[in-house]
Amino acid sequence: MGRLVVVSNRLADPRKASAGGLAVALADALNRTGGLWFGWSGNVIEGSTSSDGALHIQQAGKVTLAAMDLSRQDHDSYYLGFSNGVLWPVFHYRLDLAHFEAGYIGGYRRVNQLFARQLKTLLRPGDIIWVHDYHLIPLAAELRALGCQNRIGFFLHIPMPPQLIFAAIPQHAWLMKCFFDYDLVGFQTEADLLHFFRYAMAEAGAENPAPGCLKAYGRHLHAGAFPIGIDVDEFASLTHGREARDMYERMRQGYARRNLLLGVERLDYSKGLPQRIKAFRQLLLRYPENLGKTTLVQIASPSREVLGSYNGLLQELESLCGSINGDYGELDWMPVRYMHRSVARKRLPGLYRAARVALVTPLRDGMNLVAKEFIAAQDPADPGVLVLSRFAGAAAQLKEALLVNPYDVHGMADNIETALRMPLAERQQRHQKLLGRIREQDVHWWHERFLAALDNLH
Ligand code: GDG
Repeated sequence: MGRLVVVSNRLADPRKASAGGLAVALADALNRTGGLWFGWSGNVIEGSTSSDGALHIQQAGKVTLAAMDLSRQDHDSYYLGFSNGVLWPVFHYRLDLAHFEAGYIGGYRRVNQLFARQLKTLLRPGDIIWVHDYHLIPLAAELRALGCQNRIGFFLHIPMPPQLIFAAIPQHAWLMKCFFDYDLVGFQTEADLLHFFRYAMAEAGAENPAPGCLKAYGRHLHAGAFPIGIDVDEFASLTHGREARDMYERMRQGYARRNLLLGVERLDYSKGLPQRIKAFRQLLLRYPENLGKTTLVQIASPSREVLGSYNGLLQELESLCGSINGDYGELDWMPVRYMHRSVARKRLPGLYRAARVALVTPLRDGMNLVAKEFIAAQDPADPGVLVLSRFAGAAAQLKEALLVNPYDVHGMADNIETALRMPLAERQQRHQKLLGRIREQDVHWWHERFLAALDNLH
């Protein structure tokens, strides 16, 4: 296989363990062979209308990082506008939250063209290019327009919506055509893959000459499901590190006589936070033996807050949590501990391990790595229980979790109660199976399988 070139919206230093799930996954692939990681620097240049495309290049061990700044205008239309104001909500089935502003698409195309132009100057003939996520769907088309003949793969981290939802995007036909400039497109689940095939065949007249292969616009495209995993060993070893043990001890002391329910995510409307808080209220109402005994700790780390749809969510959450604490709290017991801050990555495993039950209940999620991290951090002799939304991609693999419908707050409350009362033997059995599943399809399996599939195409 040639040199690996990863392109994603944001980059992270692959030598630092402080990065999040995706950064860790990509760093692992790049660290093995060495290679190039290309993306936006995270810097926004105020006052200039167009991005100058200047590259900041630095070496991080075996990996070369090449990052580009964006002008305010490009950032607002490409990143906030089309990527997170249109594609993110629509791909998570939230047409009601999409802002179909005509001006956004120009910035989205412009930034993809600029990425392509700058990346092209760094490419070598045998390089294998792996592009990530919804910000960069047209990147292969822009690279091809510049004469790039390298093999190019794409992985969609978020869900692929059904045909008619995708078709609500005014530029849906163009987006689909762009997918066909890749050689391989990967999705998280078989359900996402099916949605893609259905759209391509019904709306783009694609043929299906062989399993996993589509033909349209004069090109052959291969597509498959490649569920992303975590580095189970790395996460388990973090669990035994000083910071995680310290966090675990603090939580165990602080909640010695209480059951701890835990939610951890970026503050995002796809994660089902209000429904979860409502389910917790129902738990206290329907199963009053939890009063004074069960506490929900909810971490909602700040994310994309300049977008209006996120501000409403913050206020709703604060009001839901405040009213539970006001209605049920005692001087020595607060039912909900809500933190609008992030927890250091090295401390997270200690928090997971101290929890009796994890609530991972998104309304829609490509995969959800928190569910997998929670499993990896448990003590196999006394594991916590995972309550998981059936609408997270992870539910297709993690069948031994308690699967719930996040729209059904009463059903969720019943399942949380079942989780709290689950006997030790059943918790151990479920955990053992879940751990086996996340080990079998871990992050190494994920990138090896994707890259092997890309490398082996005829
Ligand atoms: C997208 C897709 C897909 C969260 N809070 C804190 C924190 N995190 C870390 C978690 C985990 C990562 O962020 C979140 O990953 P998820 O997979 O749960 O969700 P998204 O960010 O929406 O990611 C998703 C993923 O891409 C990968 O393909 O699974 O479906 O939406 O690693 O631990 N990390 C720290 N503090 C926090 O407070 N340090």
